[in-house]
Amino acid sequence: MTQVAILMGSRSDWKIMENAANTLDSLGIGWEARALSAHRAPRELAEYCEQAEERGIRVVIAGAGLAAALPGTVAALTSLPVLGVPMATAAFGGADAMLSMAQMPAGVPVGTLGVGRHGAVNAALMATAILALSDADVRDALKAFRAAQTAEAVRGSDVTQ
Ligand code: RP5
Repeated sequence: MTQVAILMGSRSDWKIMENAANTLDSLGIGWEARALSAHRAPRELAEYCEQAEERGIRVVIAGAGLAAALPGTVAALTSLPVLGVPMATAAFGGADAMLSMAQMPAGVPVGTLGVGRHGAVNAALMATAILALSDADVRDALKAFRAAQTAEAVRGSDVTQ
């Protein structure tokens, strides 16, 4: 069952956004990924958004760089929760994309994560937490993931070893 859509403004974003996909895989969450630019393919993006909910998508993760209109456009076209992941850029380090995603007008929210890999991983975990609200198996998987992460951190906590 595919419940999470990973959208991105360009195929070049996949090297970052695949971290979201890998995290969802580790939690057993079904996903699909599409490069659909808000600027370069607006009609195709609109069509995708209009069909997403009835196709079973429950959360959209949208990664983009530069002007980063993608998450906001998706949020405008669907009432599904939209999580934005800003891509780092040479000119402004991703701050441009992050501010664009975070500064949405009231009424059309984008849950904006951090720039790059950390944001992509956390978007996947946030999507999982949203799904966990209504799915006990997902809740168990998320708790197991967090427990394993803590165990790993504690195992490596003695920096003199
Ligand atoms: C944005 O422009 C994309 O999300 C990407 O981060 C950036 C550059 O795209 P490419 O020129 O690599 O296709 O829309």
